[in-house]
Amino acid sequence: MNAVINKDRLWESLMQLAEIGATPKGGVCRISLSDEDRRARDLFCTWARDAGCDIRIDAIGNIFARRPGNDAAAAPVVTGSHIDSQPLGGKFDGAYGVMAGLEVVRALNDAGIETAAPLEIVDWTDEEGARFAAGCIGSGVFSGHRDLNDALSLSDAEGTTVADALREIGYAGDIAPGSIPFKAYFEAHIEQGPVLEAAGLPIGTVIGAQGQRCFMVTLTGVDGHAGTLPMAKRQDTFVGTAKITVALSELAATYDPPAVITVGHVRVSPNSRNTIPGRTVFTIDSRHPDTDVLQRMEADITRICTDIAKADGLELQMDAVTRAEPVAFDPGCVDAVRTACRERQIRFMDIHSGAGHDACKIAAVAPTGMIFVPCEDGISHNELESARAEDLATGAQVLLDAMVKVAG
Ligand code: HGY
Ligand code: MN
Ligand code: MN
Repeated sequence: MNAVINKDRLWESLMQLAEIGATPKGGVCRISLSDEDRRARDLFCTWARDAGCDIRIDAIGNIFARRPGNDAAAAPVVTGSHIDSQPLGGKFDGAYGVMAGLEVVRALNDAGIETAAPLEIVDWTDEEGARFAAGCIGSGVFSGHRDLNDALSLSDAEGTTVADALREIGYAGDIAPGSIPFKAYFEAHIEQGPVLEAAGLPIGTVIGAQGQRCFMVTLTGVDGHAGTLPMAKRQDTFVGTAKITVALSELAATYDPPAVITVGHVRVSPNSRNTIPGRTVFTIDSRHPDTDVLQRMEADITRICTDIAKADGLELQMDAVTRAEPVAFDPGCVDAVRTACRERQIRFMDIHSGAGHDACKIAAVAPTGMIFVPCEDGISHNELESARAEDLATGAQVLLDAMVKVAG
């Protein structure tokens, strides 16, 4: 007998989780290590324990819910994602992967199926980077991309460090990150793009993800009176930021295939109508599937920032917060996902991820694969993000079959 995903139970869990940090237009705001994140983590731990899992927390706050296998010494087959969100995010980005993992365990329990290797569901700390800028902090430390102490000392705009915030919400664990070897890792996620929906296909077998170069930039000029200082005498950092932003959006189109470059976070100081902003801090998020182009792009971005800052008499400080290389997922895991689809006559297509995921970090330390399901109009990082219960259940079924096959 095989285990069948319960579509309604999966949908119900997603809707209940989405009540934590619910926003007016139907999205969620569950900023990492906030009180909303704590409540969501607590709910996940309760549900996982109710499903017979043991819970462990590591030193960067990653949660590991283990379903025992009959070979306790075997390395686990793992799935997971993140339950932190963008400030105005959707109900499914990240949450789907954690709830799909929980549904896999629940469905196996219903069917009375025990695997040889243990199974684990992970909630990775701060995938989105909306509060501590870096992104993928939990999976990055676990996989050795980021030093634990560096990550713990990252601070938000108010000066609260990751270490403080973890202690405040009670998720400063005691396990050394990365000390649990994975037999394989699979992550289910909404595509966050339009490809699957346009192709009319329920599953994307993800073969890889593009790379990223992200920067935190500070322009320093001089505060001044908006009424009295002639334009030619100004050292206006927001004008400098605007010129850089337009130049970068034009730069993106000059690569083949085109890159994507976003200035998404801007903090103007003193942020007053009638004071010329003497300081502006902003982020640059640039992405491309080719490593050589990423290198060239970093040089071009640096040149543009340097030239404009100089021309406008502004001091430039530019720090790289993320350099993530393009990722190719494990062919064995990609095949396990394709086989799971074929065995259930589920149509699929190979797809490349434009978004970054925890799986992109875990791929460095364990055989890793991803399963995409469509989302409406490809909308994500938006309160209107939406997905069909049917597709979410299909993705969870493919996840279950792939995990059970690898776990034995
Ligand atoms: O930025 C990303 O690609 C991910 O959705 N956090
Ligand atoms: Mn995500
Ligand atoms: Mn996201």
